[in-house]
Amino acid sequence: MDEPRLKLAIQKSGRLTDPSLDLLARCGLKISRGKDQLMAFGENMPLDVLFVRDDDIPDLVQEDVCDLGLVGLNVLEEKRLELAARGHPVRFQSLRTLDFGRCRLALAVPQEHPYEGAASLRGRRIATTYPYLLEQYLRERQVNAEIVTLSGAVEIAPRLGRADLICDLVSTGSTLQANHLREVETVLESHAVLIRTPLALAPLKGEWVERLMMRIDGVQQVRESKYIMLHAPRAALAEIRRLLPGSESPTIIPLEGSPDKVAVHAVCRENVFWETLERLKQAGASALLVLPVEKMLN
Ligand code: PRT
Ligand code: ZN
Repeated sequence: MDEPRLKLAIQKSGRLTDPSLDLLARCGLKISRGKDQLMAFGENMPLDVLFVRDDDIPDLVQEDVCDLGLVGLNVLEEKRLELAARGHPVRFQSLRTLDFGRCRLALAVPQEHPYEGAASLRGRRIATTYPYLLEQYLRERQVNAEIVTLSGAVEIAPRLGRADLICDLVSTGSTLQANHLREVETVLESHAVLIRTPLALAPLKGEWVERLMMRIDGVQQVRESKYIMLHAPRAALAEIRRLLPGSESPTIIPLEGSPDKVAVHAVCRENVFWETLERLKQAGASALLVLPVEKMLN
């Protein structure tokens, strides 16, 4: 009998495509994908990947064409509000917050334009491709403003005289800068999310969803984690343990020939930044070494 296969929708070509494929590969999935094909076959898991426009992902999961989807929270929340506004039930569930696709939906004004809080938005025209999220933001702050819904190139709307300010996605901010715009408010902090259909899955499919989520957790944990090794004076041990970010009990090893010194090995569940290393050094640590962690299973 054929095993039922999971269908997972991801973005066909865009900012989320590579990180989505990378996550799946790290979860152990091998897929065969021909050029421009809409679907890829999972060779070692009963899971097939569908390549679509990101805006279609919530609908595909909502309508049960796909069991799972990887999509930006910005697209998902806009869809949620749109469905609610049309009186349709919202039928996708968020399973996991993912550590890629980070950006924010933000309000930005022309650089020379004064801005003094939400009151400065009153009566203004705001260009966006996210009218529902913007409408909710304005409503919560009891601001009356005109929403100009565009399908793209939002950042040039003020220069074209189509709007006074914009509400658009920002990551580094260089697009705003290039267009002489200044970020003034955050409407939504966004990142990619894994969503699923709320419909009951066949038992074997359900088991694979659980396994996939466990692997995603493992992958994300490892991505942030570092293995750190250092030498420390025994007297500074308490301070050094306090400085190690997100580590549980480190391994303390005596150093041959140096009775007042020990080696400390620890897994840190957060990234270890230069600032942390500098503080550790100030506290007396030496021979500091930070290594990436490949896999972790607790
Ligand atoms: O064709 P399709 O509809 O699938 O793609 P798309 O053009 O709608 O989406 P795409 O690939 O641009 O983005 C997909 C998702 O990536 C978005 O829905 C967000 O969840 C996420 N994301 C993360 C971003 C950004 N970062 C981002 N910077 N989406 C868009 N941008 C834009 C931003 O608006 C600006 O115009 O990229 C430009 C560069 O940003 P700066 O701030 O780095 O200059
Ligand atoms: Zn899109």
